[in-house]
Amino acid sequence: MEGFLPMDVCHLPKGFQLKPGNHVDNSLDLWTRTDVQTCTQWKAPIIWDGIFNPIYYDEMYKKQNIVIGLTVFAVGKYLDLFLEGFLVSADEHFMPGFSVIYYVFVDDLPKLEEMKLGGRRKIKSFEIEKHKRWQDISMFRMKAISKLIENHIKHEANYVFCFDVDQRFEGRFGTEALSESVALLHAWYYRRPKYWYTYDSNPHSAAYMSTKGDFYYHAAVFGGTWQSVKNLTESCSQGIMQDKQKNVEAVWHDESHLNKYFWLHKPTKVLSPEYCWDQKIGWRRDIHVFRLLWAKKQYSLSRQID
Ligand code: 5GW
Ligand code: MN
Repeated sequence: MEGFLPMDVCHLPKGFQLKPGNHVDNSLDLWTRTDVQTCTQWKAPIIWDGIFNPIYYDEMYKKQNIVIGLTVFAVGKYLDLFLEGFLVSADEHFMPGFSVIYYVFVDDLPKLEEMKLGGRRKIKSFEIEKHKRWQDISMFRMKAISKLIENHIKHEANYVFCFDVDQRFEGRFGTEALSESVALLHAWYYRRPKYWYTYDSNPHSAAYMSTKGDFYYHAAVFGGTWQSVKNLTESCSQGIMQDKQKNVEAVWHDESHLNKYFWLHKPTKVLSPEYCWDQKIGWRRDIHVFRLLWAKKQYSLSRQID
């Protein structure tokens, strides 16, 4: 990690002027990183370290006085294992300097209260049932988030980001990540050819993709304006319910539905794997900074349902 310019002294790109009508995304320097793809075919930026100036981003969104929601689910063992580390690190690194509301779904509210997560930010907690199958815990989130947006988020936040809990923030995950609809490149697939992508290949599933898509996106992080995340979560949860009625299940559950959705509705911004990196992959020349890291999985512990 040495030898790279730390974020807080990065003043790239130079000469940009923040004026009304000039969106801060116009300040991106897509040509400064020649080692990675910084733009999709449909001209959405792919956010890599060095192409953005965090000062410009914070300045523009400060003027807009935005509120950002964060959703996270911690059920069963995941509540004990991951939630505290996730939220404490989010206090420091997720949208620093901005007004953030955490929407936390747990199956044990008293346990959450015991954790005394009285950090700097507002936490709104919700109790949910613990589904028996882990696939259902994961898929249920789409429906819960769409209801949450309808009942709460749309009245109190502009943007929302949805996260897996088994991770922790390690570096800035800031306003440069904001856009109408935001998808994340899966750390294990971003360098791989398309034939590796594990989209759903069962024509009976709503997540089925007949051709290879653009990228393989990771369901551990997605976001955008509340309107666009509502469309996404509603559409995915309808697909999941339709599959249940037909007694089929997509190969990677909610992630397969998410990939189908982003294939049909292109994201307006894509995040590089800096925004959700797995250290098991090892050192990669193009990863200059860790913003969010996968937590170590203790499958033997956490994959037991009881
Ligand atoms: C997930 C898999 C096996 C057993 C349990 C779970 C599980 C997931 C759980 O017991 N409790 C829980 O809250 N979850 C939620 O679903 C967490 O927010 C978790 O981050 C998310 C997705 O499950 P992951 O993280 O195990 O899935 P992968 O794709 O990261 O392995
Ligand atoms: Mn996960």
